[in-house]
Amino acid sequence: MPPEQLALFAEPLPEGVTILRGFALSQAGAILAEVERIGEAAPFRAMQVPGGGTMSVAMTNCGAAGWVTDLRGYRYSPADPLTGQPWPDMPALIHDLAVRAADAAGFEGFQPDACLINRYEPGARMGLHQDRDEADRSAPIVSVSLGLSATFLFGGLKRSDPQARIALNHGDVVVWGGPARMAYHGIAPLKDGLHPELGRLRLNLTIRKALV
Ligand code: MD6
Ligand code: FE
Repeated sequence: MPPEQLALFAEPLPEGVTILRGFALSQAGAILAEVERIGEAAPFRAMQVPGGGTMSVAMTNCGAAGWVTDLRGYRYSPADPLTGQPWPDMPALIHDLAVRAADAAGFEGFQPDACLINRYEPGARMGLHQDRDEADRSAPIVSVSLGLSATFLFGGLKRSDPQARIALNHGDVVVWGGPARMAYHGIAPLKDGLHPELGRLRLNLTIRKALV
């Protein structure tokens, strides 16, 4: 069994959410190298939201489909609007890590085809939202956090529901599905700090099944 599957505990959370603390730790360096390579082909960029604002988080994607937003709305696109090229392939390392994490959380047979990569600098935040652009909502989303720690805001099925605050640290993986799949969530403004491997940055990879 690979070492990251020897997690000592899984924290009880709202039904459908599992945090695998440190699950990606042993592969963090390899994931970072892949993200660097992806960023060379499909640069991180601040995307526009339909309301006209610009996101504080810089994004890119890998896989058959990538999540994009512009003045027309949110959607998955097979090509990078910045380059006109297909998104870089999803590295096997990232695909397989996500499948193993989904398995460990009870979602067997996960077939991811999209990976959104978010890059946060201090002060960047992700407003409360639902992930609703995926065609198949029976599939979970696997989220990998690297670099500076963030506070994950985890609400309910209504925007106005109270939010739990959960720390996500370097190497943590969250699997998110079932009854929690449509819950509102976000990331509080990133606190400044200096991570030994990423410096003043947080990266988050969300691996999804976006297409039918
Ligand atoms: C982030 N994550 O951690 C933002 N969405 O930077 C998400 O929005 C998210 O972590 C769906 C499922 C898991 C997530
Ligand atoms: Fe999300």
